[in-house]
Amino acid sequence: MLRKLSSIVFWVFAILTVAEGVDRSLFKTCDQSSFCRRLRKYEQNQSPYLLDLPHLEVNYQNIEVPLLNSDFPNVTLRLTLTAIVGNIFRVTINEVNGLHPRFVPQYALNGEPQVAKLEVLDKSAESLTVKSGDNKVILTAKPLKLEFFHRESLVSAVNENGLFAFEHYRTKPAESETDLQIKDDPGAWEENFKSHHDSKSRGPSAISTDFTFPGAQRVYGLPEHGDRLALRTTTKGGQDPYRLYNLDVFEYELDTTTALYGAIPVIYALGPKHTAGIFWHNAAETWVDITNSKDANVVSSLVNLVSGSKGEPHVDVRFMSESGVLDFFFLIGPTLKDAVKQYTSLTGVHALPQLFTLGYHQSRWNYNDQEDVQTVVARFDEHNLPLDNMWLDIEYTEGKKYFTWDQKKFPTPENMIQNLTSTGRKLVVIIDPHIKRESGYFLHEDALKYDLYVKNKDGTVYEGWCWPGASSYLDFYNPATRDYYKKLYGFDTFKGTTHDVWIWNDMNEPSVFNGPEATMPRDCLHYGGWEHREVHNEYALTHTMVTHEGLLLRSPHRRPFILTRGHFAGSQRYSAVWTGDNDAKWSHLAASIPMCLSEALGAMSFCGADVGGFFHNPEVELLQRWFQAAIWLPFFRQHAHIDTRRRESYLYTEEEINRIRMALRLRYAHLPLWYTLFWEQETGGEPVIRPLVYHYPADENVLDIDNELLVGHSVLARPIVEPGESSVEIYLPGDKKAKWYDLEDFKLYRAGSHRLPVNLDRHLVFYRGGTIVPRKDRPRRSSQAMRHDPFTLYVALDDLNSASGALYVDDYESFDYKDKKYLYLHFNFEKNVLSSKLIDKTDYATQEWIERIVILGPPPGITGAKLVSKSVGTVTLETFYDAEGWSLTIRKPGVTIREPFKVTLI
Ligand code: MIG
Repeated sequence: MLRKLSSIVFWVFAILTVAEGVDRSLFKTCDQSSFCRRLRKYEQNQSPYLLDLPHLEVNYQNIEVPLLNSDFPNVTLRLTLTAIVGNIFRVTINEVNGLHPRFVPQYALNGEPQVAKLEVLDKSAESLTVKSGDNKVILTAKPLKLEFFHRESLVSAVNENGLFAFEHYRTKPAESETDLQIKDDPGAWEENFKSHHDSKSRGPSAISTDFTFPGAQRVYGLPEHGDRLALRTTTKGGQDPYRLYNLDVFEYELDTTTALYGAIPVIYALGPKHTAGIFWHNAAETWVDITNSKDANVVSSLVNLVSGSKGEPHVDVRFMSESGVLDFFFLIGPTLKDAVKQYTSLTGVHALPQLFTLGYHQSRWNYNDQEDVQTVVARFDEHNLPLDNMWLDIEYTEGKKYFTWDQKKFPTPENMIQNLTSTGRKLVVIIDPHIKRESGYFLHEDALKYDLYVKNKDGTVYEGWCWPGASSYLDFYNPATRDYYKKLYGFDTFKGTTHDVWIWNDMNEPSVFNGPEATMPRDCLHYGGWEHREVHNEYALTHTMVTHEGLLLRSPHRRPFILTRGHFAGSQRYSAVWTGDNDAKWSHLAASIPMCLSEALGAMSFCGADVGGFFHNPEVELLQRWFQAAIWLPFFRQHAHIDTRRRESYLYTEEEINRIRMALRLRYAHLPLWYTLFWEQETGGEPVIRPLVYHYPADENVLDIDNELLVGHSVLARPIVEPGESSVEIYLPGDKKAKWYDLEDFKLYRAGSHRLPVNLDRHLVFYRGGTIVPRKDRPRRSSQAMRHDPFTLYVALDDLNSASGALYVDDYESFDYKDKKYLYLHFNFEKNVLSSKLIDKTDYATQEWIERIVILGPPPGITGAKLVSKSVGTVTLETFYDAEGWSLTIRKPGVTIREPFKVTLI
């Protein structure tokens, strides 16, 4: 008891006194993580592992081979190789008759992957060659090695450096290993967390292997880190590997490989000839070392590199996990786009969100009471600032008891919500996974009665410290918990809420103020007997998964919206994500772009960062620039810490408000594009936002560009993330013929670097020549108010004077689109004719129509246009050029989008 009390005092003290910056001593380095330190000391090229190929089993769906360790002759592992549809291989290595079962993530995959045909081409005692489609794997027996080929060229080699490791439960570790584990380094971290140190109860069970990618120039992925998009070499200069361990890091730092709230263990190795990826299917704490041959002073780990590629660029990637089955999916590529789609085919997509979720979200910790919420909305309206969503943070609850309302501040939530929705707005409220331990609180009492909490290792209910004080944590691995929790979102249990109230799941790493590294002890137990260490990175996913079920149960005809902080592979199926507690600093504004781009490569496109920065007060210039940048990220929300000054956009001078208003309007004008991209993401698996390298992998200039982003393949934004700039450098990708149009005046730019003058009003945004961008340009108060508004089509011509694009439309909220109630239009401009046709055989009875067509880079000498459609017949339209002749506007086509049409320039 005394110890518990003192640790609480310690934490309260720590939280209150750490005024600036993360307290690094709270979080482990690789050296302080016993398994990471242990594995990193392995010597290369001494692999004791070998395949027992004479005992190979060729099954209908896979092949299985015993894997032996020459240092431990009585231990057998089994390697299973499966081919998955779509150029993917799966490799699983597990113990045969281990003392304890090993965990495989339960919810990351979007169902069982579909198996493809695997053929044995050649086998001997030394090696085995199997083939699936255009791909081949050669397994070498001694030492263990796997080589993946695509069309006869080597893409990657596994255990090339001999760092494969599988600490098995059956046998005691070698003397020296035991020593290493027990004799942890004394240090600040140890001092604080002695009592919570890794449980030794089951012995070491780490797994690891290395992958070599010949020809690779860069690696990307592994969100979430406060780091650049292109991943760095971690094996030099005393750096730590990238750490994947969901943690609530107070005032996180940038330019570091340390862990953050989310962990998506997918990585892509990109080269000029080939790009491939690895999805490391493991939920335990994971560290990833990267060695890129371009970092010259790296002592190359590739001593006896794959023949022929020595001296060529290459990257080594090494995964190390604390426990679990060694299970990975090899994404063959051959392009980055292919590899991302392969990853997405395994873990799923964001289902199309409701349109309002792509509008602007206004949040702070906290809006004080009902009246406050209404006043904020009214003032947004007074100032013509578009707004779709108001948010309530933890203070709306009674004493941080979720699913309750503070009776004094929010006595009649139904009235407040009614007022909100009558102006076309929605509400999002927070629900955290920790439960206040208070007798009389129905949720806590039920959780005890039905046994729904996570346990200590002795089987008693685990108790930690969080916002409500003493708290316990729901165990979503327990089917009874899931069944109970999902029903809590119902209107009879979450009183006052309606179909227009959506959910924010925070603190689900889980965050435990007095736990080791501010999370749950690793030896806590989950349903099924799993130690917390095994499931840790998946916990947040289970939380959002059940919330998602609950919202579907509550509102079966609306697409759920959930924002989550903790996340894992597969979280995209249930939620959007934000980058957590960032800071009101220029560096954090800049970081929001690579952080979300990284998430997007991990299939988590629906990403954003707190506008203005969570901690501290942004200067006005920073705030304005933040709006101008954030409109190009999918999730767009202002949020701030309870101790910050109010920063709602109407609180500034007319000039400043105007600047923010212009940014908001630009966002709302592009809602049809965002919505179309989300639909294409659901159906085709492509990210909504993309780094330049996604579309221009052969251009070496873009390998490290992460201050620019592509929205789909038509818009390039280069947000200004530096203070006091009067000019800014921008790189426009593509070949010599590529054309880009400046959104401000439609001036044409060619591919290459440009230095452009900027002022505070300036947005650096370009449309790519060859694309057609659908917009709604009438300024409104919310997306709801824009529903029936007409479209303007921006037709940006390429060097052949042609362009194409798409538009997706439905009822913007229900699941009717799954029953073909939608329109998916394809626009094409060629030889001076713009045509529109429906791609799928579907219909949706919309009133939306086309009010204007703007052609960028138009042909000269056009005097008018002729429109032909079934309902309008043939009509002549007026056209006019702007003063410079950079654009041509076609006035009032007035045609519905439900039927095909043609507009011919004359
Ligand atoms: O420990 O609910 O990241 O957005 O305002 C802080 C209060 C808990 C962390 C979230 C932040 C939110 C805050 N929460």
